[in-house]
Parts: sequence; C-alpha cells; structure tokens
Amino acid sequence: MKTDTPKTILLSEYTPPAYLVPSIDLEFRLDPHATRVTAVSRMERTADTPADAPLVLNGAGLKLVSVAIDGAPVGPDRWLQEEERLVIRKVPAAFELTVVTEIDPAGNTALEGLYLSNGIFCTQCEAEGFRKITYFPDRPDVMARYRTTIIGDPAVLPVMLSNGNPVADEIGEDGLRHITWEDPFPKPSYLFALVAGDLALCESPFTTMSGRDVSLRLYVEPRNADKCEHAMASLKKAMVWDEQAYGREYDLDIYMIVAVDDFNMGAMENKGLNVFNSKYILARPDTATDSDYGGIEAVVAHEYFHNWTGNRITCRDWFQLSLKEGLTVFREQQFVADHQSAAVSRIHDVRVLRAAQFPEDAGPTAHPVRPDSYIEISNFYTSTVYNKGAEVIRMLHTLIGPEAFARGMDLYFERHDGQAVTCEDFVRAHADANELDLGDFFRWYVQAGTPEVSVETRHDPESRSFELTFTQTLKPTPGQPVKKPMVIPVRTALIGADGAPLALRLANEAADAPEADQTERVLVLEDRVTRFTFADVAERPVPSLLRGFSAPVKLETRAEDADLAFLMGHDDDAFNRWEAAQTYAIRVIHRLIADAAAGRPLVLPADFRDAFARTIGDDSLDPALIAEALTLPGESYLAETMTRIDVEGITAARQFVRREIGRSLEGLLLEVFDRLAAEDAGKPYSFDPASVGRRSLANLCLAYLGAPGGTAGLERARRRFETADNMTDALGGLLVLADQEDALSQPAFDAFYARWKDEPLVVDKWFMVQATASRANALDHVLKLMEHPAFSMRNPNRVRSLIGAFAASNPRGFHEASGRGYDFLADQIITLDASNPQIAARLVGPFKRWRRYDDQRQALMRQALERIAARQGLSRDVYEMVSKSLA
Ligand code: B3K
Ligand code: ZN
Repeated sequence: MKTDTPKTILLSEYTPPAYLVPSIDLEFRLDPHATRVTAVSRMERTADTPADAPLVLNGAGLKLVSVAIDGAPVGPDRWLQEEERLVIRKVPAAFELTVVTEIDPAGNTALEGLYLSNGIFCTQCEAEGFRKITYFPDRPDVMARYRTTIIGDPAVLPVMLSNGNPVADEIGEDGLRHITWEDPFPKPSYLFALVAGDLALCESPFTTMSGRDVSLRLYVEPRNADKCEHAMASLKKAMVWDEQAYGREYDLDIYMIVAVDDFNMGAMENKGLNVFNSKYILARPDTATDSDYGGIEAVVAHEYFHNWTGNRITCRDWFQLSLKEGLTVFREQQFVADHQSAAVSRIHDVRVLRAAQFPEDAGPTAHPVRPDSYIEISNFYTSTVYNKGAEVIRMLHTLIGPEAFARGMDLYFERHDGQAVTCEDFVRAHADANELDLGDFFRWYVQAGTPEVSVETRHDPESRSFELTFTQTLKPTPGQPVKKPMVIPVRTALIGADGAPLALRLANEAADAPEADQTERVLVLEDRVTRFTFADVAERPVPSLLRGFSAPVKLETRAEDADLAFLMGHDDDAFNRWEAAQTYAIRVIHRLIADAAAGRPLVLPADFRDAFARTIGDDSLDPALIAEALTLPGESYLAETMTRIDVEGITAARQFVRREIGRSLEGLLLEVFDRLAAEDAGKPYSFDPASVGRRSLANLCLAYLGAPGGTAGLERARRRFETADNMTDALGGLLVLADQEDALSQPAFDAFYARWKDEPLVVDKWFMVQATASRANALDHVLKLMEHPAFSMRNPNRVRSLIGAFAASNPRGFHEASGRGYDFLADQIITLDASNPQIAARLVGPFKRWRRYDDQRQALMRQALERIAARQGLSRDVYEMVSKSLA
C-alpha cells in the first residue's frame, strides 16, 4: 500500500543494471506464517558502473533478518532499508551477498510472491513478485542460475518443487525433508517458482524431435486426479507443434505444471514449472464446456510456447512485455487455428480484440503495444499488449510472407538466445534476415489507437477499371496528439457477380506479371490516402476487404445491404462471410435503436431475416461457422460502435432481433436443433471441431428459440439441462432458463448447485450465469449471492464470476439508471483493494468508458470513481486505473 502519489516509471529512463547476478542459491524453510528465506547471490559490478555505486535491491513487505557480504555480517550503518528497496553502500566489485528474510505466505492475500492456496505453497513472481520473497535486483535483464533448497515436513508437504531438476533429496537431522532443485538455464527472477503441498501426480513421457526423453508432470489436488487428461494431451500437441512449426524443442528433462485454485490470472510460464489457475487445467466432459476445453488447449500451449518466446529470450524491461506476450499469443493463435477450425478460431481472436482491445484503445488508458510509461506494471497485462501485440506480429507475417517470417524468427532465436531484449531487436531480426526496412512498420509498437480506414470504390465500365481509394485516420490518444500514418496490410479480393473472385491485375502491371492472375492480394496502405486501380474489370465487383482481418483497424464500409447479403453467401474467405453477417447485423441493430428512440415501431427487415435463414439452412457450411455467423455482435462491441452509448437501446434492439428471429424462423430453428441433437444422441463427448460445431449451433438455435417472450425452446432447454451428459449442453439449457422469470429459473439454479457444489469451477459457472442473466432485478440477485456461503472475496475466480461478470457483461443490471450498480462496484473495488490490488484494479475496467454514456450515467459513474480516488492508502494498481480514468 502506498499513501503518497505513486511514481511514474519511464521507458526513457531505462539504465542497464549496475550489478549482475550470475547465480543464486535459495533456501526456503517453509512455514505458513513464518517462512525463512536465505538467498546467497554472487554479485558482479558491470564494467560501466563506478566503483562507489551502491547496490540497490528491490524488496517489498519483507522482514529483514540479516545481511552479509562474503560471509561477514553487514550492519545497518552500511545499508538503508526503504519502503521497497534495500541500498547497500561500499560493496566490492565481486562478492557473495547473503540476505535472510522472513515472510508470511498464509497472510499473503495479494497472491503475488509466496502464498498459500488451499494449503499448497505456491509462487507468482511476474512481474515484480520476487521482491516479496527476498531482496534482489528484481528486473528481467538480471539473469541468474538458480539452485533452490526447500525444507519442509514431508507428512504435510509430500511434494516440493522448484525450477529445473532435483539434485539432492534427503531427510535432515531436523527430521525435515531437504530437497534441492537446480535450473541450468539463467533466468530472470520473474520466472522463479516454488510449489509445495499434497498433490496428486499425473505423469506421461514425451520424446523430443532429437530423441530426448522428457517427463511431463501434472500436479493437481488429489480430488482432481480424474480431470487431467485433456491438459496432458494439449501439452503434447503443443510440444509437437512447436517442433514442426518453429523447430523449437524442449530443453529440460522435466516439464511440470501445477494447478491451484487461487490464482490472479490464467497461468504462469515459470521455467520448467508452470503454475496454472485450475480453470485452465481441469476438465471432464460433465464439468467443463467446449469453451473450457478450448481455453485449456490454448493456455497450456501458450505457456509452453513461452519457453522459447519469453524464457530463453526474455524482455529487457517491462515496457517490452509484448515482445514475449504478443508473439506468444500469435503463436498460440496459429496453434489453435491448426487444431480447431481455422476460421472459427480467427473469428474468436477478432471478437476478443473488438470486445476488449478496441475499447481500451479508444479510452482513457489507451497505450501503445510498447508502452512508454507506467505506474504499476501489473496494469499493463492488457489486451493491447497481448491481443493487439499478436495482431502486430500477424501483420508482419502477412506483409513479409511466411517464408521471410520464418527466416526472421530463426535469426531472432539464433541471435538472442539467452538474452533479455527489446521489441526493436525483434523487428530488426526480421529486417536483417530479409534485407528489409521495417522502420515505418515499427509505428505499430509506439502509436496507440485503432486506425480508422474508409474506402471508396469506383467502377468505370468503359475503361474496365476499378478503383479502391483508402483513407486512414488515427485519432489522438492520451499523450499522443498527432500521429503518423500506419503501414496497413489489406488482404483483398474482388468478387464477381457469379460469386467467383476475379484475377487482380493492377493497372500499372503487365498482363503477364507474376502477380496478375492472383485472386487475392495484400494491398499495403502506407500513406493517409492510398489508391489502387485494377484493370480488366468488366462489371462492378463486390470488394472483399481486410480478409481474415488482416489488420487491427476499423474499416468503414459503404457496401449496400445487398452487397453484405451477397458476401454472406458468396465470399470465399470464411472470415469475411462472417464479417459481412456481423456488419449487416450491426447495421440492423443501429437502425432499430434509432427507430426505438424516435418512437417508431420496430420491424425486423425481411432481407436480413432471409439472409439469416439462408445461412442456417446451408448444408454446405460447417455448423461451427453457421453458429458464428448467426451469433449477434456482443453488447460491448455494439457499444463501441456508438459515439454515445445507448444502454437501453442496445439491449432492447438486440433482444428484439433475438426474439424476432426465434419467432419468425421457429420451424427452421427447431428442425436444425432436433437434427443436431439427434445426431449427437448417445455418442460419448468428444472435443473435436465437428462435434464442437454441432453443439454450438444447436445451443445457438436453442438460445433463439428460448428468447424471453418465446416459449418453443423452453421445453427443449429444460430437457437439455436435465439430461445432457456434458457441461456444454447442460449450460446451453441453463442459459435459456436463466433468462426466464424466477419461478422458472430458480429451480434450475437450485438443482445445478445441489449437484455441483463440490466442484469449484462449476460453482463459478453457477455464479456467472446468474450474474449475467438479463433480468429486471439482476443487482438484487447479485447482492444476495454475495452472501452465499460459497462466495469468497479471497478467490479471484469467484470474484470474477460474480462481480466481474456482472459489471462487464450485464449492462442492464450494471447500468441501472439509479446508479446502484456503480455504487456496488465501487464498494467492491475499495474492499478488494485492501486484500488483492491486482484483482481490484481489473474491476475498474467497466468504469473506464464512463465518458461515452448519457449525462446522468456519466455523473454517477464519475462520482463512483471519485469516491474510490478519495480513499486513503489506495494501492498503486487501483490509483493508476482510477486516476487515469478521471483524467
Ligand atoms: N506471463 C503470465 C502473466 C503474468 C501476469 C502478471 N501480473 C501469463 C502469460 O501471459 O502467459
Ligand atoms: Zn503469456
């Protein structure tokens, strides 16, 4: 906790470390309330450091027991203990530093450093948690070899793990077990990990491409031993894929993953010893949904991929976070696309980007992919750094092509293995490997905001030419009033009237130019206005632009409704078929909002309904894609498409479309649902793209059929809820029941809880479905659930599933005109800030868009933010989010 105004850290003030630490020996004498940590570090002054430079170590919340240099105790006259630092004067050029500290894992509710989760000791050190364990230069450009001894009672802590390999294991004279682990790879302190507790082991062998045997080990609480299979299979797939796609092999003899229930985020890639939120490991068909299975596959792979992109090559400083995160998300996306339906996975990437990153880029905490300042680095694990960072890598891949990208990656791995580097180093590897100038492309790392691209088309039948004129603008963001144009790859096709894409010859190209017969090309926008003229275009084509979402921009299309319906049915780029459906749906919803505001009666346009019906009935399409195309745009993205967010208007229009489709296409929806349900009846659950697609389309049909006000789907929803043998379908049924009046929904909630009360991850779903149900008294339900014995402010998953889900995904409840929802959230942020600042700061998110609402809501949200800001002793985390939101 800080009381004075927290300091801003600037990239421009980066200086290399004064002392390096080639190796460190750690000893942990574990005790829930008083764990003693002895750290023996070899320290070496760097050549550029003056001899009188003090040794500055980071440390927070530590009880300092003793300090010694080369074995001789150092008294307080030579050191200065500040709030978050220990400064030691007059140190030799090279020496051994021994620091003894005492920490309280059981009292550590912030879940950073060493803490206890259900009796399991575990660590979370990224970004700056190691300083909560011992005094150390806790920065990623200090890379050390770690040797870790853990001392504990084997009866209570039968499993004791750290990074690397065990090198000694004995019962000491004290009757305790002393186990020593050694990690041969130098690493930054944020990758250190320790775990100790009563854990069940699920083990499986793996042979790497060069023939080395690796033992894969999953540790879970014993009651979860039956939920490890999918995570283990995912890990093996990831290992094989990284060998094949990037030539990257695993480098230790053991790969360990531990699943714990109390974890601030998804997972952590500590070298050789990942620690995971159990949500991203545990799965059984009856407890986990398809989306959980997908999440596990993606996150297990993501953390594994970090072994090369993050661990072997790490970040010089935390401003470079996207160096490892953007790149690893991109690799994860490629992996998922190769294992699940590629188009569906791309649609998911874009949905996430639009729902989370676009609003961030347009709001008060907008920052570049490579930020240049921060108050609390934990606040910068953002969708911009992760998801937009991944889009930047994807654009590089698109611009230079897969072969050049592979050469660039090879050079990056070869040149920087074992180093802590910058985003410039990454881009330079690609430029050097391919003799390219990527200087302008680098603007994607430094300029914040989502470029807006508008396009004008002109067809001249006489000269048979077709012109595309693109104009890009990038609005100011905090601290960046003026921007330069971005390099934007626009993957393009022109679809002819017969539905076939045309050959794309640019007017200035010879007819026999190698590119001239391609039907898809990447047009690169480098200036504010860029024009492309195509030759031999007899009839006006329908352009299919930004295929596969080739750049993270907002494309303003002037296409007619009929063109969108045409693309929905004919575009040979599956992503753009989906995009056409989304654009069309957004348009229809906007018109309905305007109609409602003007008091006009609401009517679902027949053309839209017909396009919808054609898609649903198209047997040639993958059911997964049909489901994506027919899923209405989410409320968060719809809000993003409005200058002034009309809360009631969005909800009402979306509900109207849902109900009208359910009503007018009832027969078709019932037919599709019954057919899919019959196809799956009696088959054991399988997580393969085809089965996932069928379930998702069936559940979508059910959602339309069961929209409040309709009744056709209710009976089927109830039956599905009661009889499904897998969580995806059971939840599909429950979600429909949840939106009905209490007399119908409550018995379902009660039955669900009675069945699943001993499965925390399922209880999270129970909270979340209730928190997001769109009913009149949503907040009262949430307030009641806060009192439920299963609710706890100490468990981040629980907080996210009730408070987080309500605030972010129940606009009707959260934005209740009285402002009660805002008061509720402010209260929870204030309470939580005292125990877990990282989670508290995340909850500020829904307030960030406050300036985009109507005057009354603006005033109420602002008041709530000001009430938080006025609190004494706010954490840096919450202070930064709140003060930037109000600025
Ligand atoms: N690197 C971690 C995130 C750590 C967040 C620290 N506040 C997980 C990941 O991105 O793989
Ligand atoms: Zn990551």
